[in-house]
Amino acid sequence: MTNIAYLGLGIMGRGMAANLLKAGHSVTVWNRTPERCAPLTAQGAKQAATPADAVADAEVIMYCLSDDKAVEDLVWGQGRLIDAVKPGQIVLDMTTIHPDTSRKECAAFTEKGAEFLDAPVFGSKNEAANGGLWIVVGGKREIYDKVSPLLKPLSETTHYMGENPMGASMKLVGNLLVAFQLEAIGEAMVLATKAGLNPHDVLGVLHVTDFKSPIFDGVGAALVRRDFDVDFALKLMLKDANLIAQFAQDLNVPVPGAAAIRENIKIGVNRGWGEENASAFIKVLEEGAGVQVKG
Ligand code: NA7
Repeated sequence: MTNIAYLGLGIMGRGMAANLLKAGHSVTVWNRTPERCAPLTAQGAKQAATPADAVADAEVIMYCLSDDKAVEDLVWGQGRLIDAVKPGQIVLDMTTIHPDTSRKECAAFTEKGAEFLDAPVFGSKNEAANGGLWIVVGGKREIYDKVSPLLKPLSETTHYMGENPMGASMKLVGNLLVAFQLEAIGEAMVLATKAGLNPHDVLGVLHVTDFKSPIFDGVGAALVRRDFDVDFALKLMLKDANLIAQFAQDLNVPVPGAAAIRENIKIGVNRGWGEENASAFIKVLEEGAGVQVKG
């Protein structure tokens, strides 16, 4: 059993914290909006009033917040985590952020004598709840080996990608492909619908061919049901599209396809769909074509 502090109980954090509890660890939780701790305390977690209280007795500190700004607020804002962290503690940031933010965290925690891993996750609500995430990790190999058993109940697989911030970098590379797959299934289903194809029949073909994808299956079926309930919010997808653009810019890498997709995501957020699922930006493509994909 390990003493773990879990900070940030959004869609992803609450699933991970619950799975750490189920695995028998002692988990102390903190969330900016404290009411969101209730489902976790009902499962046996201790609730802390501040991040500093949460990490006081922790061997391992994990957090999964919305974005770079949230991480900066937690680490360097009021009640600074950086002042509370102690030598020997291991800190894992599971948020999807820019690799430069991750570098800054790593330097700051290392300076305090703590260990730091960037450990963002692939998967969304269901994978977080079911312990089926795919976790990509950057940092010292021996620290990765040390915390790997803790990540087991959260994940289907974990991947050591190299020194900090290779986890954060891998996460943006993967999310570029997620964005393309959402755009691809959206464009394909809209075109198919306008051509008069039955969307169910189209999905049947996509399910078996050599260009199949779990995203095509899941998002395609939800699109046909007109189900845009949030697993991963469109506003966070825009955050990631902006991070990918910045990351590619930093490295002078052309990403023309990702740039075009970012514009569609932006329009979707401006249309008021930011709190819906990331797939909601497909409605931008539907509006452009004057059709709606339906079963
Ligand atoms: P959610 O469900 O939007 O949760 C975001 C969490 O981040 C939630 O606990 C928020 O607290 C917390 N948050 C947001 N801003 C702050 C600040 N400024 N300070 C402290 N805490 C903050 O996101 P997901 O769980 O879906 O996603 C998390 C990450 O995984 C994200 O990077 C995705 O891209 C992938 P609140 O409850 O609002 O008070």
